[in-house]
Amino acid sequence: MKIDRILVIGACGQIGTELTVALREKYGRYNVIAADKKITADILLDVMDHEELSNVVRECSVTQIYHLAAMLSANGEQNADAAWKLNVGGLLNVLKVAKERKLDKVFWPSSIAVFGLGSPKYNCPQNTRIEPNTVYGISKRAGEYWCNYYYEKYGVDVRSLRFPGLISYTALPGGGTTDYAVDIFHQALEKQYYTCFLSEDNCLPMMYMPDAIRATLELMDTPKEKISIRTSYNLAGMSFAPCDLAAEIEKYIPDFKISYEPDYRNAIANSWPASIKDDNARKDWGWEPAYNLESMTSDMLEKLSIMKGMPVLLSSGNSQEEFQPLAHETLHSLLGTANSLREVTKTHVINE
Ligand code: AKB
Repeated sequence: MKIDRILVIGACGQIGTELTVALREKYGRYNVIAADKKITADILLDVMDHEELSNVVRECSVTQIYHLAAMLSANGEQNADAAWKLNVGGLLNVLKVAKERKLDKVFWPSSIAVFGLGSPKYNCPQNTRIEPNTVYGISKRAGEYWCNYYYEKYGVDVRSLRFPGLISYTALPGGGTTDYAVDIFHQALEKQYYTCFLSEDNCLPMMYMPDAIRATLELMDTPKEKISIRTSYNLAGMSFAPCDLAAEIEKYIPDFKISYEPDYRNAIANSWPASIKDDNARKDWGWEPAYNLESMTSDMLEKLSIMKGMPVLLSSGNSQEEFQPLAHETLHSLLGTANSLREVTKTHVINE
């Protein structure tokens, strides 16, 4: 029987940290190789080096690649050349190697950043005017076309999702426009105060990381013939503005205060849709998000407060007696996650 051997590129990033753990649970720890430019990965890998990538795929008998290394929207505006090179050049190397080595499947994340001011603001559909106005957005749109090209021309089974802003408690995002929605939780717990770089009413599509990980695994498990979109699927979780998130956090931390100092990232956010229509993902592979603003906020505060070793918070509407057992349960699952993460950093590649 053929063994699935997975290479995760960008394994130490925001998505990679959690996706590597989930893939290890599914495929076994030695069958998932965590690659990154950081020394905490299993192997050091520069995705820009085609030969190095090709050698790793051959030596480790890789059958699938999850390619997550990218420069996000805000950083991309400050480093246009580097963002273009990494985001498009890195993907092209992965697609070339997938073709040359006849890999089974490739996953690559696109983003809501492909949409621009000409796209519908609300319930933005899959196919519409798509005119990105950031380097990151342009690179993602080009990447979508490259994925489609490699599928059509060479039969590379590459699959992709247009992720909204992602919110997680394990790894921090870096250099994105939606990063505020993670920073705010850390600052709310540590200082009960947050200065937001978006305006209070700048509504964006967002998703809690457990939904994003599940969506990725579900998409990759879907039979090939059901995948009707080979550029990238629209994917929706929830939509909220900074003031909505602040109001939700305040239910748990009544002293929490927020102020607004919009900077260049506000214009980027303004150019993106406020909400996304994801009916193709629902129809083709049964996508349905599990978290909304309320359940995501409660889970984030609960898990982060435990991780930070802070006094147990009173859950909104819950009594202290109700919350304590919940916290113990969570602590248990967090210890599990922490152990798996330790595995990610400790494990070395073993060729069987
Ligand atoms: C960013 O803010 O750049 C990313 C994204 C929406 O893709 N989180």
